[in-house]
Amino acid sequence: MKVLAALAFLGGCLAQYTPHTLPNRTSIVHLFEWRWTDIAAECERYLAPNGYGAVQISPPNEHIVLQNPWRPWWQRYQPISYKLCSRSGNEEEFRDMVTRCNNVGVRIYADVVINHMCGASGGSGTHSSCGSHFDAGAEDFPAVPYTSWDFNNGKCNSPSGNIENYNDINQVRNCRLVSLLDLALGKDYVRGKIAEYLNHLVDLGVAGFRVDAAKHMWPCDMAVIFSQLKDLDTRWFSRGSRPFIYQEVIDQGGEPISSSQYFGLGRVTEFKYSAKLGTVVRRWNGEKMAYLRNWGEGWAFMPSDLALVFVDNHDNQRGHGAGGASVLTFWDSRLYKMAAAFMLAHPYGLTRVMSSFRWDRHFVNGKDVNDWMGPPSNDDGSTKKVSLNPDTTCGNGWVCEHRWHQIRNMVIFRNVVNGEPLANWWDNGSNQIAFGRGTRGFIAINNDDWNMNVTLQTGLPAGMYCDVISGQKEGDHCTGLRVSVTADGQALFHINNTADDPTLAIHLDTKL
Ligand code: AAO
Repeated sequence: MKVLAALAFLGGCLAQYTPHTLPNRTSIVHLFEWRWTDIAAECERYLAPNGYGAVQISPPNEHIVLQNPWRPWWQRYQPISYKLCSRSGNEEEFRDMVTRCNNVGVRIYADVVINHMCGASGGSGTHSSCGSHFDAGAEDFPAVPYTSWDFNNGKCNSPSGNIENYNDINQVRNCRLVSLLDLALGKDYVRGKIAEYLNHLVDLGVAGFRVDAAKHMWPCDMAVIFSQLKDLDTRWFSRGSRPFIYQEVIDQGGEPISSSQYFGLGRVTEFKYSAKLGTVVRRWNGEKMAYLRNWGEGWAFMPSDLALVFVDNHDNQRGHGAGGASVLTFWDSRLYKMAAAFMLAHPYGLTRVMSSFRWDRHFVNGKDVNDWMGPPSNDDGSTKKVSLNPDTTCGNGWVCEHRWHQIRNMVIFRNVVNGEPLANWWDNGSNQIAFGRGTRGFIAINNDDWNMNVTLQTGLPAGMYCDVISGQKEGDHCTGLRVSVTADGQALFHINNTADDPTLAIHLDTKL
């Protein structure tokens, strides 16, 4: 009891829920596997001008380099040291990226892998992204340095040393996650090394951390590490700002470890959101869009101000982690854009937009056997540059969902309606829904198999508005559909069920 009270107190003092984005910049984009030089350019040429708040980057530290399979994306979740050279670039490029992004008001959150080092069968040698020597079998990582004393060897109670049973809290936190060598976060020395790594990133100007595999670490150990973090760099952040923290905890119910055990330390990923939204938009299991009326806490999600939400993430878009087949991805682009528009219009949670690369999906018995494939790369294994097409989409195998105009414009919608409550909900009892955000924005979605034709109260001031899904406002004219709002706030919404994107969205900044 005393321990819990002390923890709650400690957590309360250190808790970091503020994303440190500029005012009315509401969304994060995960530029999965992007190179630092591409991210720096993207902050300047695209993210800042289009109102993105922050970027989640891939793990910046030294990682194993694998041959079999060949350079999988997941090698970056197998640390070798905390040196900043990775498949995305070196420390100089990292520093340049953080500086340039901060200078245009876009924050960088680093994905930090602190629960473990590489897999037990990682071998020994210098097959690592900075060339540091290591010996996985001997648990020796001289570039940190860690030795076998720094791993949870005596504490794991499973026969294999791996996590075998998610109903056993001790296994989940003291044994190896898919054979990854489990660091002893109970040791001051290990905590100190991790804090040193995170503080190095703070010194370079990052605004926060996505904490990988938080479920597999004891919250009390994490609390001690976070208590050792420096305040953010005053070149860009106000004095006393604490690093923003969001923790990857997969809690879909049914396990003894719950998201709420981590609320004291920062925000937490809400995985129910991704799985459920996919189920509803796909209309599986008898779900209907109309049921989204009480979306959020009403669906037993965590409190909104603690939640980090997403349609898909880098794991569940390829069958890793949790979420299952319902999860929507860029491969189902029409439904994906609908789900993203709903997420970005709805007030629940802090939103993260996924930005992916394409890979050769190949299903055998329902499983994608190419789920390991890494980012677009050259023959020497280096990651390909994100090239740009004349129409502003990306080339070289990069999907760039965050540049799809329907998604980008909804990120702007969310910025315009920021802080406004959900208002004027309407549904047809089936799959046609509409709602507003205060008196600043309104969205209507038709996911039924018949047309939608209905006059609705939008809450918006009278005028002609430009739909940001079929087009957008450019200067004084509209490249898409127009919606006319009458003096009493009503407007006719006609949405063909066969439209490319059966969604209409308008907000104050699209008034013509
Ligand atoms: C690779 C190889 C392994 C090899 C290992 C070491 O694939 O075969 O043993 O190297 O050599 C990523 C990849 C892994 C990869 C790893 C290291 O996804 O395939 O392993 O890099 O290179 C759990 C964790 C969660 C984790 C997720 C993938 O709790 O933290 O697995 N995500 C993060 C990262 C991820 C990364 C790591 C962690 C490791 O985002 O990219 O792995 O740094 C249940 C549990 C979940 C558990 C899942 C998956 O989920 O609740 O906690 O996630 O199982 O095992 C329903 C339930 C849901 C359940 C789900 C699946 O949906 O509601 O709770 O079913 O059973």
